[in-house]
Amino acid sequence: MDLIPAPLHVQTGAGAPPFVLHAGTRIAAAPGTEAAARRLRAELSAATGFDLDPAPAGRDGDLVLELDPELAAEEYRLSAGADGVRLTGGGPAGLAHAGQTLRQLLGPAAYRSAPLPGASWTVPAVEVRDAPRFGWRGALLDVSRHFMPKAGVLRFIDQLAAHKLNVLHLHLTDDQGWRIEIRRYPELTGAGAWRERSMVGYRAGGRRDDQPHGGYYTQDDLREIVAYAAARHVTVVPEVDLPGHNQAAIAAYPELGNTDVVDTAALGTWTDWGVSENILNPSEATLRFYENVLEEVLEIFPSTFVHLGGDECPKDQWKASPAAQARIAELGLKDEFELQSHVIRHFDRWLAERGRRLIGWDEILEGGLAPGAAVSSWRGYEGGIVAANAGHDVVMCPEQHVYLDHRQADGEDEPVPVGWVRTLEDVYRFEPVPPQLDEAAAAHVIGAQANIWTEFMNDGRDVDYKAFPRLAAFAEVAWSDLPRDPAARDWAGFERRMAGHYPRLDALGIEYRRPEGPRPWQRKPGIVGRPLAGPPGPSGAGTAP
Ligand code: TNX
Repeated sequence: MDLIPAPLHVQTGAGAPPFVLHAGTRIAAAPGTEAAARRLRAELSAATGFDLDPAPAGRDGDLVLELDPELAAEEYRLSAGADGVRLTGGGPAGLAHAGQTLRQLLGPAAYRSAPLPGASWTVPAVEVRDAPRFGWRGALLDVSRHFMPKAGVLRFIDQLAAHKLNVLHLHLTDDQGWRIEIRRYPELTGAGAWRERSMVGYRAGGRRDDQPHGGYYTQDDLREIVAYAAARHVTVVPEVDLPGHNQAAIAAYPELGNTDVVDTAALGTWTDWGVSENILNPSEATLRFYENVLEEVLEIFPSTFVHLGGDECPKDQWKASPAAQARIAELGLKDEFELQSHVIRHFDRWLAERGRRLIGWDEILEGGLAPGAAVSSWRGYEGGIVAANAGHDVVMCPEQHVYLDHRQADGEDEPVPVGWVRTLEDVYRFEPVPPQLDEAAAAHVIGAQANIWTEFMNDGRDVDYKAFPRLAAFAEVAWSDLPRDPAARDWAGFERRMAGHYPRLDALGIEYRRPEGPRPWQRKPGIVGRPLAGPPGPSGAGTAP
């Protein structure tokens, strides 16, 4: 049946006749399952062309949806036989996962948006019991470096849901572009949502285009994205990065920068890749500005967690700035790292007062971790280990393992060879919980995330290529109960199931990387990357490319 991610438990009904979905099949939705039934009907009606009408009350329908309070919210059971299919969820999310499993059982054509002539639909007799390993099964999409239009984001959410992933970390702001409309500060998108040109490949290649790049989401677009995701049980976690990665905002509002050391009025949205020196000034006025920004962010995004970045914040400007130094003295801080920590702590409190929680990149450990903060551990496992041992929640996303901008094969043909070779098998062998954590600390690893940074992905087609098939392997890592020892994982078995999964990706229209390599049009000849040689080293030992 080639289910991906692999369920906890599958029992096939050896020799028992299958269920056949047909034009007269009806859906019986028990109380509390109406929304799940609507979603399932929408997906299966599109693929099959059948109406899948609601069954009259009390009739034992062919497709039955029900809730079982004994199950955890994301847990589900699926039972299929000649007389029907029963989907039982702990909550609506569990039912949604059951629906995705049913889609896989129906075959690749269940992923199409209209039926092909002569299609038939059978579900083998089977009993599935399933529940996720982690509550946070995420993917980061960087829409700042290259903007992805709304329709592409909705499509990406469908792809996540199809793989039982449940967090979309949307990287909305960075040096190269500000992508979220803020009503109070229209220049953030007026000036900050576009740049004049872009680097093509790494700096060393010396190539630039002369093509203005830009785009942003209106608040209504984002509300639509959030609601679309919620209907598929995907939570959108917004990221507004601070105090570094802010050149686009400073280009829009020069007073946000360190005006005593740089002429911020002369800055534009950054046209380079890398880490800009232009960081926010640490004044009270800047804190107020970002509080106002975040007030609008909170209105749009109901997620408990709000990501405030905190990564890669070069301190040179604060070192040189009399105003920043005066601020350090005034606050009685030791150095620039404590100043950064002061900014993060401020927003940790500010978010907590509003019932939210701050999450940031592992640099927020430097200068002291804010009391309520959770950590995205990206420079290896190390930050996550320190944070989990200190009782903080952690999302493991080490760049050595799950940075999907890194190349997925060695070889000349691989488009924009960046970072380490991270093959499908490498991702399949990624273990989010490092063995050095004891049980209590391990419980603070609330999940894992794969990150798609888009410096070298110009559009959705490029994202498809880098994300898939690796995101399918990642989904299994985050969902399934795999052996904790990466070497003990059944890679051959996964590869066999992938043979059944590629046709699903085809039906979804995903332009993934084929096992034999890029198709001619997926190559990017002549664009210089920055390959890193050799394996990425032991946990936490790698350095950023
Ligand atoms: C590091 S991950 C970054 C990103 C880059 C990425 C490229 C993180 C917190 N910062 O800004 O896009 O590397 O792999």
